[in-house]
Amino acid sequence: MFDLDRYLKERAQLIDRELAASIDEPRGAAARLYEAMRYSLLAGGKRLRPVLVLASCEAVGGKIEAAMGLACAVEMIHTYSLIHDDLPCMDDDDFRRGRPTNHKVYGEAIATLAGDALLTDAFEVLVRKSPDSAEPRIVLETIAELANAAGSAGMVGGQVIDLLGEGKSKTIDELEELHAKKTGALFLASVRGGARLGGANESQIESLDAYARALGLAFQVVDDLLDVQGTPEQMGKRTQKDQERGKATYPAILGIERSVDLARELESRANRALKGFDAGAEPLRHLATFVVERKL
Ligand code: GRG
Repeated sequence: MFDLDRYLKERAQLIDRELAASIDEPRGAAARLYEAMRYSLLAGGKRLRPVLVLASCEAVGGKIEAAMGLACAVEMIHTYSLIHDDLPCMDDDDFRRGRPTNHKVYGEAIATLAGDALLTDAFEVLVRKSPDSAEPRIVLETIAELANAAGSAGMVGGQVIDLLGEGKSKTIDELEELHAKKTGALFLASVRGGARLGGANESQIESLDAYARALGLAFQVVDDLLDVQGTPEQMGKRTQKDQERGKATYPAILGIERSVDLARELESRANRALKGFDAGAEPLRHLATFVVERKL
């Protein structure tokens, strides 16, 4: 019987070790920058995106070492997005991952630069951690997809749509487009990239693409539900924010019950996309359930 708790714990420990070794220890004239980068990067977090990278690599029979660079890179990019999102010019939050936000500790200038450095260094880490045997064409395609997911066509574009849309109503389709960019794109790049680095063929990537799109959306529906139903103690960050900022959310448009049903339907959709895969995809199947049932 697959033990997801144990799997997540072991994978998170492994990823934490790799991340800690990827960012310089604070020293020299820019010591404060490294301190700020490590403060947010090594503050815990579920490590869901890097876990998905490694699980997708394994689902197609790859060895996780092949995808470790991408695993670290996606978590560095995710952490940068959290640091910047918490800044006073964006969501203006004081707590994240159960501790004061980066700018509360290091000030806005260093927090902004720590995010910039995490984003930029992520691409170096991806390349440097790639095994010598990795095919350059595969690594280049992975870099291009990751940059696309993080940039104007993905996460940053989604953040802009989100900021400009505050206080305005949205249709379900508009909400889906926003989230596909803001959070979904990084999930998609994690799954597709992990699989590609693990040696996936095009048909496997296509199936995993469908898995990741459903999973990314399920993650966001649950994120909206947790903002309404979770407590700050449980979440390690402020809750009830969406309504306060006039953001369109799944519970606001569909109500709680239909949002819960939608999350379950997306979990089934994600798992249906894996039907051609063998036992190597078992972690991915359990991760779809985890995303829907999580309380954090
Ligand atoms: C480019 C500034 C900038 C932002 C991009 C992703 C994003 C937009 C902002 C992050 C803020 C946010 C709360 C988004 C909603 C979904 C989300 C990414 C939640 C946090 O991710 P988890 O739950 O966090 O995976 P942990 O701490 O477990 O890694």
